[in-house]
Amino acid sequence: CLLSRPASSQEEFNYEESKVPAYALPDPFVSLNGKLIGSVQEWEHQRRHEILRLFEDHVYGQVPGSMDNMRFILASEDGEAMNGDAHLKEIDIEVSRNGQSVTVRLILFIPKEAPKPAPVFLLINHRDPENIDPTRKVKMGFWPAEAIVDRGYAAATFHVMDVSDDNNETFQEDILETLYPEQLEKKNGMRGLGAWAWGAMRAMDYFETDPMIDAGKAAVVGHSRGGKASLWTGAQDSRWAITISNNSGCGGAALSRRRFGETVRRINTNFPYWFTDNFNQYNGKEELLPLDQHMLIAAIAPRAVYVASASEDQWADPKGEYLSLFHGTRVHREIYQMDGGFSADLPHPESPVHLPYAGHHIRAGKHNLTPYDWEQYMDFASKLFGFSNE
Ligand code: GTR
Repeated sequence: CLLSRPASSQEEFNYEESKVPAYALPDPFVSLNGKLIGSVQEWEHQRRHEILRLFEDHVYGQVPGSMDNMRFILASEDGEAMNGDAHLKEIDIEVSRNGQSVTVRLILFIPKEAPKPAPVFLLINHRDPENIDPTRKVKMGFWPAEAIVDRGYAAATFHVMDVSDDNNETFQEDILETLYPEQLEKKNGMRGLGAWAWGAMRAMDYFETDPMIDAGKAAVVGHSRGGKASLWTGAQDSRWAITISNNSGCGGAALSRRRFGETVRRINTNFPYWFTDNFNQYNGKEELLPLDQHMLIAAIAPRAVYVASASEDQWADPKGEYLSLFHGTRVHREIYQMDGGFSADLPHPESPVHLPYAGHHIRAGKHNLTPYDWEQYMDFASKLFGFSNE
């Protein structure tokens, strides 16, 4: 049935296009003081920053970068991983501040045959740690590391629990209480999704130091809640060449104003520790948001962005995700004059569209991240990087 992830609680939810309320999206090209933004200079020096502050204050909270020290410790290494196809490094990223420290374990498989430095895909993993088993005794489609390596990409991942538990009772226990306790007091303080984005940025800090990795050709990938975090990562941190949102839905790629499937009230009720406190003001009042999610996509420009949906994942609103991509990438087209455009109509399932600056596909099936999705991401990256590995 289509109602793939029906709601556990009482609030009504809508899966009918005819019941989507009329809405007007905030204009990415009009600054807070009413000025029309038309140049790269105005975009980069004014509007993009304004947009990031809006998301910080109203949706995700701040992402502090301050620290006293960061160390990369090679915890283990295997030059013959994946039957000799990959070099495995497990790196402990240790970040300290005010005498306290937190360690994030990064798993990294580097293809041995492929030219170096290798481009890299980082997955923000929020699911069962088995998905990212570094021994590869368990191999899951969620992170098909062998297939990634086989195409000449390094496959990297970390688990969100090292940064902030995906749990309302314990999310504060890692970086929030230890490194950034002041964030817990703020109405626009960092919460779970912001902490996961922080984790992805630390992985990038590491990539920049590893001569086997081409940090200039890095993609950040997340599924669902991880996709919300990957968009927030790529919007703020311009070091990522590609930002990929897989089935990210409400609070990710989907337009909040459509109130289709999961709504702002619903997500704030079920997952109160993901977003900053201020986001609660918009429960049932999406039209009052000074932004919508297309502006998060816009903040990624001119770097590439990929939004993927699944046909049966109506809860995540595939159409709302596409519209966000369509409207957000106006910045790529109109400010950066990049070639190619999306059609106004929602593409059919399994008809990927890969433009020079953005990609989209709808996989047939349910809410998930699968080898099919990964193949599309690698096709897109290979085209973007001029990489002949298909
Ligand atoms: C759902 C939630 C979504 C999405 C998803 C997931 O239940 O409503 O916002 O994040 O979980 O992460 O799989």
